[in-house]
Amino acid sequence: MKVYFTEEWVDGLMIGVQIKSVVFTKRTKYQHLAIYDTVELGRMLTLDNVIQTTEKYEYLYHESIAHVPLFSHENPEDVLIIGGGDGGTLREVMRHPEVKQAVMVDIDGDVVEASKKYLPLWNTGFSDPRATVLIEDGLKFVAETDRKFDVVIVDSTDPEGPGLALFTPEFYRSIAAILKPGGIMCAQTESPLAMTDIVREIFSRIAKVFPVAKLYTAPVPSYPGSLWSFTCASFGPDPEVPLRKPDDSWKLKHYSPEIHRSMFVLSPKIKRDIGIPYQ
Ligand code: AG3
Repeated sequence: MKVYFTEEWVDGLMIGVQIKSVVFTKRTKYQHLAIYDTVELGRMLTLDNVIQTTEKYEYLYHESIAHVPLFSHENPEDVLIIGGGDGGTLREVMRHPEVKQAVMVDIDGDVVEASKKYLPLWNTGFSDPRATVLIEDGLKFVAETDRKFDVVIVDSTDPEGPGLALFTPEFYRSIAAILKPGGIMCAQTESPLAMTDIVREIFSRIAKVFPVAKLYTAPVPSYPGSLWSFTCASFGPDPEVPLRKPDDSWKLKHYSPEIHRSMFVLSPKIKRDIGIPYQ
């Protein structure tokens, strides 16, 4: 018998992922966490029945959310990750020798624990001595911390449940206040093809806080619309321009300086739909 996990992407359309086995499930304090082994996508982590990351495609998302802001920053020494409990973003951040300290703040310690145990491929960053993991509310952390960061990455869930607060103007203003001069924020901003209205709203909120706000995309076939967006924002630096390049030894699968620039090239429809003011 074939057993499928399904996630409704939008009304009337869902993705089905054939499951080999259930590796782990837990109702945590915040959400329902599940880890599966799947036939086509390898190991997969879901929160509240929403696909967060899959072994087959996680690199597309994690390389895109981490390397674009880090390579367009002159010298990213202090990095903050909000969310990202699976550890994929932290793994990519820790590849950069410029990074002296990376702090990851995730609200759900159960996600971090389960990822350390069951997602070995994702979690090589956790053991890096430059990395600190805090189990706290990211909204509260950015509002209260005295520390300043060169790069802040928001690797959240969809704007529902615990993730909702991480898409508010208040949250973006708090991030703006903890960026060092020349700092860059990068947030995952949902699917420009499947969730047009949501992306439009999030992008406009970010663009109201930061004078530079640029949306870019990467293919992620396991997410709604199969095309995902991210928004980099700053008070100066242009996130479209890579200043360094990855070492060959990193063996990246998606990111390159050419891909970096190409990710910011948006179709006329996406620009219109999202209300992108620039060319
Ligand atoms: N966070 C964003 C995943 C959103 C997926 N949405 C969906 N499937 N409806 C991914 C966390 C990876 N570190």
